[in-house]
Amino acid sequence: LQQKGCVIGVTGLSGSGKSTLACALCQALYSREKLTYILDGDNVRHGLNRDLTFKAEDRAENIRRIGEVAKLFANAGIICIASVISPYRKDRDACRALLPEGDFIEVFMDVPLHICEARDPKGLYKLARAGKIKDGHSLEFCIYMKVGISSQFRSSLCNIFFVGFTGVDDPYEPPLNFEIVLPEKGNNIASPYEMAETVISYLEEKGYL
Ligand code: GGZ
Repeated sequence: LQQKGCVIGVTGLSGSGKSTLACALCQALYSREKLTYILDGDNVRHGLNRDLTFKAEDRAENIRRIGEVAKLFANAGIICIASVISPYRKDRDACRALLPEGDFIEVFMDVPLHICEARDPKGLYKLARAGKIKDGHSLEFCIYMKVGISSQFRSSLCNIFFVGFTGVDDPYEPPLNFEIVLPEKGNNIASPYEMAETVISYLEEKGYL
């Protein structure tokens, strides 16, 4: 195998185009006969990370596991694309620290919240605005809500178990030390394939292709 592996960490809000870029990039690499694997947050949460919620420490654990798996792929000489919101800078930086210098390539999908929210491909922003995203609460909490509890007790439970939706009522910390930002400045209408080509050019320049 002549290929040098790396991890392409694609970060951004829900609806910013992370998964779309990952697919376009995977196709572009496939046509160059390069071994590639996509670890997509939404998919990994159905299997390996199905025990995790969206509270901060679970998001951190989600990123940590994905980072460790991505490292295994990179060690095997595969280009691993990790498309995950990864909202906290320290979690992304911890993934970077797992890999040799240069092998973690952070791609920032710099799409403002109002655009992601207007796209709302799965209707999740609408649900979040309506206060209907309540992942992270416990079974006991559901039972308490059903049987009725004092409002004071209920609000203290809410603080423990309710989690926010990234960008709406949970933070997103934009990267400061990314390698690539998409869409490029002044290029708001770039297609996923054009954006993938930007990443391909970077990989060529750095000797990964
Ligand atoms: C953010 C959420 C939430 C909350 C469900 N906050 O755009 P999607 O729908 O298809 O992908 C998102 C996915 C986020 O999973 P990640 O593993 O990438 O997130 S993180 O890095 O923060 O751990 C979104 C959906 O799950 N989703 N609830 N509360 N996104």
